[in-house]
Amino acid sequence: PQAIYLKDYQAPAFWVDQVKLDVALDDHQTRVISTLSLRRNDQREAGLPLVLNGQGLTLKRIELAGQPLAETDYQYQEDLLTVARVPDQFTLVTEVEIDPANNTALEGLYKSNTMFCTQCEAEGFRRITFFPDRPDVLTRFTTRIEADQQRFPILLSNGNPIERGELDNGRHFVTWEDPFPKPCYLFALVGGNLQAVKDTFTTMSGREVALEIWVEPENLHKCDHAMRSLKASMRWDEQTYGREYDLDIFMIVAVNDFNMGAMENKGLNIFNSACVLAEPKSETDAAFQRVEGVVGHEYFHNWSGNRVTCRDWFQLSLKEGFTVYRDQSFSADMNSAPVKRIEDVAMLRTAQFAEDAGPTAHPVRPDHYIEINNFYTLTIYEKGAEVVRMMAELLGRERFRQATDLYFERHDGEAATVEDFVACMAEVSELDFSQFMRWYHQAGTPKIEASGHFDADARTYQLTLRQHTPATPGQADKLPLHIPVRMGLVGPNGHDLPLELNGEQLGTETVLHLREAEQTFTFHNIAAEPVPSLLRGFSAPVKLAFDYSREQLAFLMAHDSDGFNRWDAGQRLAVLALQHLVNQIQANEPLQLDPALIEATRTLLNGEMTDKAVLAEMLRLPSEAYLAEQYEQVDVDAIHKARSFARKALADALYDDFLRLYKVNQRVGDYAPEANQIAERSLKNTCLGYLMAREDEATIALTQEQFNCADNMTDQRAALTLLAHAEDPRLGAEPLRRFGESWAHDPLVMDQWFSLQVTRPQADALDRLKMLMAHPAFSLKNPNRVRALIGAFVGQNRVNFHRQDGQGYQLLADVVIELNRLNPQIAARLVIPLTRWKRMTSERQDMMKAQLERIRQESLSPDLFEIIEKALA
Ligand code: B3K
Ligand code: ZN
Repeated sequence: PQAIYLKDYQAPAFWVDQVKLDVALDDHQTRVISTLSLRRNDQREAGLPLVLNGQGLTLKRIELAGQPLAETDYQYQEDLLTVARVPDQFTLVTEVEIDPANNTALEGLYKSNTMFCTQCEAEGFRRITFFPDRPDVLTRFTTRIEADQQRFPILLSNGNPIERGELDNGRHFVTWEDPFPKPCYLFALVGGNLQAVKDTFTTMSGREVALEIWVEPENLHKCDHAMRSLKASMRWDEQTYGREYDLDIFMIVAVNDFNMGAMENKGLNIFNSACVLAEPKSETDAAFQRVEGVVGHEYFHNWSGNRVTCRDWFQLSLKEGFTVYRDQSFSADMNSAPVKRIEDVAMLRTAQFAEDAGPTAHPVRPDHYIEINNFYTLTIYEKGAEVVRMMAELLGRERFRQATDLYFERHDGEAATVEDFVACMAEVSELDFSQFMRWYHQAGTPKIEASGHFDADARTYQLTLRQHTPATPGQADKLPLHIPVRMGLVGPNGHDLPLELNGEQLGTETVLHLREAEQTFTFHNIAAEPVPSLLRGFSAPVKLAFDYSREQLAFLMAHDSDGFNRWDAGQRLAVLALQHLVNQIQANEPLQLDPALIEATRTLLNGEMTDKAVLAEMLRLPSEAYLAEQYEQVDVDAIHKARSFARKALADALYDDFLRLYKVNQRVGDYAPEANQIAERSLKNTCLGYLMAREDEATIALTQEQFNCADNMTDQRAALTLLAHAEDPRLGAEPLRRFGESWAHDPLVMDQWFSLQVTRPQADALDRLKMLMAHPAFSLKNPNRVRALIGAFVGQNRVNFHRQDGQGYQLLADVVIELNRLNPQIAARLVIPLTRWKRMTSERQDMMKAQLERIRQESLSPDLFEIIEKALA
């Protein structure tokens, strides 16, 4: 496979003004007739051939301007159809046959259970018909679908239905027309025996839009939350960005077999059922929030992605980073804003930072790729969102809104670049973004080393910030970034001090602009030594080191005016305590948990903190993955042991407090997935988690009771997980059996059932995994199931994936080798933890590399090839 480079970008040779598709659905012989109205882009290239993408298509017929082409007039090889002599403007008709029922890659047209559906982003449309499959070719689509009427009564595509009718042999057809020109990656088609929940939305300009959520009949009762979320998203985008929906109908379809979360096809979003279905008895609060976030995300793409799309796939973060930023703000407005920020940052700092530090590190705007599907990453999405967030910070709310207005107006109906977006920011703000652009070009997580010096005589506080971005593959040397550091100085009484910098009064909080490798900021009129509160709200995606004492951290936890930094101070304190335990474990010393952490936790449990959602977050210890991020060389076992020990020690020391808080937060009344209740359940179950670390009889009884009596999945699953993860394997056995039996009919709940068994930290987890892989309900062809079982084991059960005998690695390699044939996208994603061998201890490194080498022996898809080569480079 060959790499593709950003610098080689060329405008398309032909535009497609219109495409008419005629799709006759059939399991193994779907027939697609496409009629393209083509027009040469640059007259000076007259005479150059037409080249279209096409993958795995059986070509049945090809006609140019109404005339069948002779076999010598065209060539179809290596996924390209080349027609040698073409005029500057003409119609091309192709008829192809495809086999959706055998399409296990889940790209292009495929079958999921009994329904037909499509996934075209990034390059799936070429698996349906011949086309210039690139996002900068925008075309008007008309799509006629025909199928068996009994089996596929519902036939959907983008835009509006304009015609329907019955045909011979029990078949029927529907024709859809999308008035908006779009890139082919936004094309979608669905055929199935589906039912809909319907509603309407009146836009701010007074137009009525029909809303439809199409699902298999057994899921009709699980659509209300998605519908609520959709309407909330539509309203929010009007209020926040002044953008309203443009078509007369907006549809969502739920599909069981889907490679990712959802897809923003114009007017016809296709969703992984896990991101759209939610009902209290079967889904958790987390699932409800995920649905809301993903529904919002895909809806927001209608402007950021669809109306303004990407010139090429290197610009992917233009739509994804911006849209993630938009969905994060939406979720923050709908729920607890501080908790949303904490969750997003925790994820970024563990998973994205790990990506940035590993062999697949890449900039927010990559400059080359082999397989674009490998670049739907946390860097493109989450770091990309942080980059947009920084710009929003730099501009302020009002000017950021003006800049996005300018961007949408200027580029509506166009395929844009990151430069276009940033140019709007620069124009509106009159700020210089040239240095800032490095955020798009440089991979790796910048590190800021901060140090402070208080001079009592001069009454000054000097803050020195040094930035450095480590080398990443292919980028040895990095330049200093423009980093906005929001900060304050907390005085001894716990209040923010007024900030005087360079003779200017800045209030009690400011944003420092770090642009040099090293900069010192001197604050004047500081009477007593302050504690700096840096990077408030996580104002930039960096690692910030400051040598805080434990007392200072406890002080910030209690007094920082910034909620995010109060949480972060707690995390820092816990990291120190846990690292101390890791040292004790490695030195074979007796373990003792830092009393400062116990006291800080006691204060939390007994304090006045009224925001229960944040309190629950503050009580949570940093994850093993986040702890691992703190080390160059990771001792998986010691980290696990340290964290388990700390949980138990906290539970022992604060048993009564946890129990009291658990009891206080027992809700009476009906379940609702709303912020206050979610916060209470989160707090309650966090407390129960600590109590269960002791596995004492009273807590076991409490957990069993919660499992048996819960009226909602959040509480029930929390209890089940604790029982299933208990040291004593008997505790989980019976509840797991009952749970599995009663939910056997519901694949989404069964995914949870699979996951929570293989995330069990005890040494029998691998055997359980193997047993569950033989379960009749397990299939490598269903990505949700693969993620629930293999993904959960590999990603969330670190001690067992990294077993000392290497069996975890071997199992993953076995699965990846099989998936390489079935579903390359999923294979390439699943293998990632194996590529991060450099930070493991040397015996593990060898075993991990050996498995990567074994995979390399296979005939690899471009997806896996690219990842494996990077991992072994
Ligand atoms: N744009 C899609 C992702 C497509 C992934 C293709 N491998 C979903 C989203 O980000 O909204
Ligand atoms: Zn997206």
